[in-house]
Amino acid sequence: MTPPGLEALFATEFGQPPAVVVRAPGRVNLIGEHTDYSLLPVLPLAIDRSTWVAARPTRDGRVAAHSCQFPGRAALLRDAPDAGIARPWHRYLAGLLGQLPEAPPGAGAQLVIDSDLPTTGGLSSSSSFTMAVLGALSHCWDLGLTTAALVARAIVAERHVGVESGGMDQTVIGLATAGAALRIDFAPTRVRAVPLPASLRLVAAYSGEEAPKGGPVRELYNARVVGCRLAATLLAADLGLAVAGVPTLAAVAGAPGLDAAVARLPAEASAQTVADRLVRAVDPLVQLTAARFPATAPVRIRSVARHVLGEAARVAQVEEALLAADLGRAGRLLDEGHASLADDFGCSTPALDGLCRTLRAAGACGARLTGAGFGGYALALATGDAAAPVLQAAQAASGGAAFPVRASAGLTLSTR
Ligand code: NG1
Repeated sequence: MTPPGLEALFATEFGQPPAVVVRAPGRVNLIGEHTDYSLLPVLPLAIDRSTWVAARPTRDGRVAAHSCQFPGRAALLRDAPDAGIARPWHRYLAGLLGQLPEAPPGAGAQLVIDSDLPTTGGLSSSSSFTMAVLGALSHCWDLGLTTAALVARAIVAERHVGVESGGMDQTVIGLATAGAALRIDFAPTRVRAVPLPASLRLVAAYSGEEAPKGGPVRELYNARVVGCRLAATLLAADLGLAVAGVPTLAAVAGAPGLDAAVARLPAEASAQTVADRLVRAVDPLVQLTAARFPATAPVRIRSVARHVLGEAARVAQVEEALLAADLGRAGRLLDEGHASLADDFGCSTPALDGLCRTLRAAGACGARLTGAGFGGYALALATGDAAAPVLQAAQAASGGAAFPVRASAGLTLSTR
């Protein structure tokens, strides 16, 4: 439901009612963590918390935006959106304008943005902001972009911010169905709704540690992306498979002899060492959208590949368990996923591990970190009977920052 007061606030800010209100949900990921940028499948769902953008077109070539969460009204020139921007959220907005180059000359817009998504990490507040703003601007400027086109542009916009992320968040935010998780395969993108059993309940709980995508989390995330590229390159060479362009683990997944080849991978190496050893260019291994990863920095390889390949197999298994309404099995697979993220991928924290143990002890079928990790949120899967004690335990453990989540529909747009 649109937050009460959003349209009245728009009228106060801009003197007229909005022409459109766009809602973009956040998401939790059931399983398939850190698999999307290897072009391997994921199984997230859109949740009943969202970002809303109320908007109206103007003809002054400016984008004026008020956010209920962040201070300082943005006033960006469409032609030179980067000029003199100080606040991070204004820079983010400017990045989005760069993704709509076909907007007609003079097109401008007024926006009011509100959200009930926590911005502390893991529930996709940034992608929901991105999708809601792109959806609103596309409507205001009559660009006729399909949801799939908005998703593609939102993915690129997000990478320009510095995290070389995959396409899970934007795709589920765009294309989710209420009451279902969304199985997403990549390259090419294919989606199918996986209806959730009626007895399934989900609880999101905050670990108390922020995981903002500026600074250290960005570096840790990008180091995993490069680790996956190095693993894919070495595995392909070992197994005699061809890889072209940017190497991905999807190119080797399912190959005969893969497990033994994974065991032969080095624990760590730098991109330069791998490129030298295989007599290849280092660029496709380290070039990211917004930066170049340091070629001589050692990154984890073997355990990262083990996690990603095992996690991709769990996506199919959790989908099967949900379709069979076997929540016990689904929960065990979520627990396995968490252990793999903690032990092999190295993106959990003691606080997330402790929170997941608490949720399981309170009766959850399974619990795991959700999203990129390094802090942020955990997700518990429970049956109807156990939902209340699990929520209580989650609220006690997180100081109140825990809530039930329901599978909601993706991007919605209502004209006024
Ligand atoms: P978060 O940080 O939870 O929104 C990130 C990436 C996803 C995916 C997950 C890990 C962004 C926008 N999204 O999600 O593409 O790689 O981590 O599975 O960075």
